[in-house]
Amino acid sequence: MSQALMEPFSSQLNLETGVIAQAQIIRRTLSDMRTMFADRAAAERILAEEGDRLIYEVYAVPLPEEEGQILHSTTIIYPGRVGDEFHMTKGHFHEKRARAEIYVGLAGEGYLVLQSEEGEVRGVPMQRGTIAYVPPLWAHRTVNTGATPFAFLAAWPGDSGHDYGTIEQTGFARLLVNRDGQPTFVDNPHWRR
Ligand code: M6P
Ligand code: ZN
Repeated sequence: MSQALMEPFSSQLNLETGVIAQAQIIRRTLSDMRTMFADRAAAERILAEEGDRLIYEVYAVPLPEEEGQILHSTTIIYPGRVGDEFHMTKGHFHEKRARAEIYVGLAGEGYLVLQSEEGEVRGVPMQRGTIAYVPPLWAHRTVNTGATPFAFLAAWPGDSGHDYGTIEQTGFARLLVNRDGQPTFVDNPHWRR
């Protein structure tokens, strides 16, 4: 079988900020995620009083989403909280559950939070230089628990697909909140399987 040759290329990553030049930029604001933070009243209060707020940005290197490719992007999560809960990404399963992912910490500090289909939750602390592994079958979300932007590089198989619906419906069973200045996992009161 013959496949059309793709031209090799490179991208320029700013290792301090996580910005990739000439990437596709996706911006997620609080209004995109208003039902994902556990304290929905706090989310509505922020939207009414401060207006919308940038939670995170994704800088994606444009590539075809197909088997054989290695998709890669950076994510920059801005510091802050909604109620007690730290700023975070939406989180997703891969549509193909058997696809893994690698994260490399670049700046700031946070957690990779993973959840199995059965609702088991794990937290992996991340900082600059951390290589965090998302094994097959785990939903994954990242959380900024620090006071500065948390940035990391991600790479995953091109045919993984993003399943957001499952997490949108169920949420994560545990949340990362600020308790006396410490990031702490607590049960999600809205959690249902
Ligand atoms: C990482 C990767 C991307 C993902 C992004 C933001 O860069 O896992 O695939 O899109 O984080 O996370 P989410 O899509 O859950 O909002
Ligand atoms: Zn993923």
